Amino acid sequence: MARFVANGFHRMDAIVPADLNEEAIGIFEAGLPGVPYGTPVEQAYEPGSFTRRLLEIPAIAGAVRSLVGADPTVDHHAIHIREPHEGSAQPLHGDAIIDTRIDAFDVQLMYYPQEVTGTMGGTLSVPGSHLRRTNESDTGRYQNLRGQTRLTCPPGTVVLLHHGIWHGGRRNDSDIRRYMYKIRFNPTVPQVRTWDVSDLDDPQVAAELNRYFPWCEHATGRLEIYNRVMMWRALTNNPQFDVEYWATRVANRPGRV
Ligand SMILES: O=C(O)CCC(=O)C(=O)O
Repeated sequence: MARFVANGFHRMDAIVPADLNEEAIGIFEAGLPGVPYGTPVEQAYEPGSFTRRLLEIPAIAGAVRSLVGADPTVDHHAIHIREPHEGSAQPLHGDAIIDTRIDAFDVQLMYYPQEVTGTMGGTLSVPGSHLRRTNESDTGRYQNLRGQTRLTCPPGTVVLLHHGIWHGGRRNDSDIRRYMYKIRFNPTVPQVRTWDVSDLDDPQVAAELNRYFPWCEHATGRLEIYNRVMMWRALTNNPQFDVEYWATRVANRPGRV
């Protein structure tokens, strides 16, 4: 969880079995009906339906539950297709609008049923960018950032993302249609200790939260560490938690109640 708070994503390679990946292509070609905003997952996807079976894969179910808590609702879902030789890439963006919540976050699931090669573009994302809050494609002028990653992956890969991460579909220069299925989940319970917290005191937690990413100059990356501390305090219900005194220093207001 601390690594998710630092990176803004959790990647699971080849987690979906081959038969489901093969079925996915036909389903995505045919299209999936829309889901009204805020529909509980169980209502949105009938037992036995493709999406329900996808979400019931234990590693996916466990990771979604750990991140968003029990009984999330579906914000929306969409099949993203990048056409062969489409000629352009998507601008770098964060989904929806600027979202400054500290103590709640949405999780976006991205599922890739096919192998994604470099020529197929892949989804660009910028690890650690999710807490540098921006409005939609205000970042669109950035063509390349240090440390960015382009998702090339084996079939059946799923990535779970914090809603704020900067990302964009890269240009598909291959002969193959590239499919990605995205589902955005909204929490309905406080996202507090929703995962296995037996190792909260492990020094590795602070080490993960103290990471610096190459897309910003070293000292300015302190802001990310501060924001991660604030998120970690909310997630663990521990208002004293800090890394290197960053949050304690700026909260010090002697004599005020
Ligand atoms: O197609 C992709 O790789 C990413 C698309 C996406 O995430 C979006 O449109 O917001």
